[in-house]
Amino acid sequence: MRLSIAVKRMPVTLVRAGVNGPPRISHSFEVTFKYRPMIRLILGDITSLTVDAVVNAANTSLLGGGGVDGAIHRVAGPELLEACKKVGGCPTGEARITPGFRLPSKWVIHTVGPVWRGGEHDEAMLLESCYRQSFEVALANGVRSIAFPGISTGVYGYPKPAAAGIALTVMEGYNERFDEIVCCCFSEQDIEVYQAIQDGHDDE
Ligand code: AR6
Repeated sequence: MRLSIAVKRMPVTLVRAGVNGPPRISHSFEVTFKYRPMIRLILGDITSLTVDAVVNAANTSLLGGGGVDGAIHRVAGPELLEACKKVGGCPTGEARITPGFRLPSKWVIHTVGPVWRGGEHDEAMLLESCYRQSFEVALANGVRSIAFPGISTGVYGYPKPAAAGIALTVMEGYNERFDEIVCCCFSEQDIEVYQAIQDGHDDE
């Protein structure tokens, strides 16, 4: 399946978490676009963000792991693992919700991205489904602000530009139903990947 990136002139705000005081979205500064709807790029650790829900790039067991999954479990505390055990796993491309426990966010939405196997194994469809299912679970639970890491772009090996294109495309479809949608980037290079997509559309 091929996905086109229909993100024409999408407003993206660049925010650097933690530079102007605590890394709260409401206290961060805007570098680029100021108009709504708000899809923001934040450079920082997703576990520090004060949003209604953070999305976890989990595995099908939901029993924790490395990367952002490990960070979320460390900060949320052992209650998160207990809650995940009760959920009982999650298939690739789907999403499940638990409380955020000791995280600043009320909820954690756990989604399982595809492992990149060259691009011919439904990876794009499954990654798109992760974002879509996460939004649907969020809406069903009254979430108004949500932050995503780059699902599948770490140990699962999904190429970052293609993954960012899918993320932004799905986000654009949901942005009017949320107050804030955050792409939480863990490096300046990841910010640049998202910005390159945005800049490409600004040039059109
Ligand atoms: N905040 C924001 N982003 C982060 C953080 C953080 N604290 N830590 C890492 N990232 P990955 P995957 C970024 O590997 O590829 C786990 O073991 C990271 O730079 O966490 O979906 C699970 O249990 C990358 O861009 O997730 C699964 O087994 C992105 O988050 C497997 O890894 C995702 O990297 C899932 O692999």
